[in-house]
Amino acid sequence: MTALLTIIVLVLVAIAIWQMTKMFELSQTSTDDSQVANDSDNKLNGYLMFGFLVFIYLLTIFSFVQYGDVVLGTPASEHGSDYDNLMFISMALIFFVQIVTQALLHYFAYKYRGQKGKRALFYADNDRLEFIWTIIPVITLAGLILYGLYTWTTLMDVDPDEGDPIIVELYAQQFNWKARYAGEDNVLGEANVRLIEIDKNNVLGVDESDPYGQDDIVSQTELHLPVGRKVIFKMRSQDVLHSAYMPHFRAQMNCVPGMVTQFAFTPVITTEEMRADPDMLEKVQKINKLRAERSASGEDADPWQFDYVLLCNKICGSSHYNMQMKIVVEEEDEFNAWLEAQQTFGEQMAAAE
Ligand SMILES: [Cu+2]
Repeated sequence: MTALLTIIVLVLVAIAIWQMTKMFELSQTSTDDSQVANDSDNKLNGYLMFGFLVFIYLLTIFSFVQYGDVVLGTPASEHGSDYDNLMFISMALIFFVQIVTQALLHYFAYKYRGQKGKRALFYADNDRLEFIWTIIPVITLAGLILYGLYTWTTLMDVDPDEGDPIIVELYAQQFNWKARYAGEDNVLGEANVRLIEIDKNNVLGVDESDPYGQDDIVSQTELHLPVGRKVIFKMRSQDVLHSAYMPHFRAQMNCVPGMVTQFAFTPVITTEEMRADPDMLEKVQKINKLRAERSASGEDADPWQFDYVLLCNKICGSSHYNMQMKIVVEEEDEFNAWLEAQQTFGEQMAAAE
């Protein structure tokens, strides 16, 4: 309702301004009512071009100052800094080129504005100039693409024979995540959506006849990961396209119905350590200040504590925004103790019989 009223008010204000300009035009006695732009019109537009340039630069500086601290901060996975470097170099390059080209674009729009008696120079072509403006972007883009491919192949390290990884399945469905650990044998049992039995709590459709599945461990609430150990994620989706997004670990992979996708990373910072990270402390403080203000005005806003999260990064339906799972990164012995305390799939099925 408020939005509708705001729109109506804005439309009325726009109409009022338009009417006032018309009145202003009519009240001018000695106006040039020609529809063709004259020198002073062109000059005005030339200056407006400059004004716009200043506006976008100021907006950029403002955004950096105001929102520079809401970026992700310290990466919590081994490959995270490679990923951040790629991102930083690409952005710095784009930023530099855009600053130069925007300045030139707006400057030339001003310099070559329409002026009486000024004629455009007829200039057919210049091979050297065309060569230069083709070859520079070609080399730059090729370099960026090669660098990107190199980074991708180094961080896409899903070989199970390398680095003693643990295998974890991430199962996406509207609108939650479930995790399945491969257990003692480190092999996930076969699973299929047709084998899902809600009354037996076989929510992932693990095949009961597959011996590999017996020691699998399903977690429906939290994803625990051991620090310093490579984890290979096997992603499945029950219904639509989802995307497993773990921003603090710089990891994302689509979950596609009917196939298994994979991604791997090694967490290097435990949840406890990340909570003590100076950038994170500052961020949490800022959020809790806002929350305190809200709860002072009667809203429900408890103080917040940092936790890693697994989010869905594909708009997959009405509750997509809330499709998340808490991730706990801990020392290996704590992780093993947690895993030990969970029921295996075999025990779970035996209990359901
Ligand atoms: Cu989703």
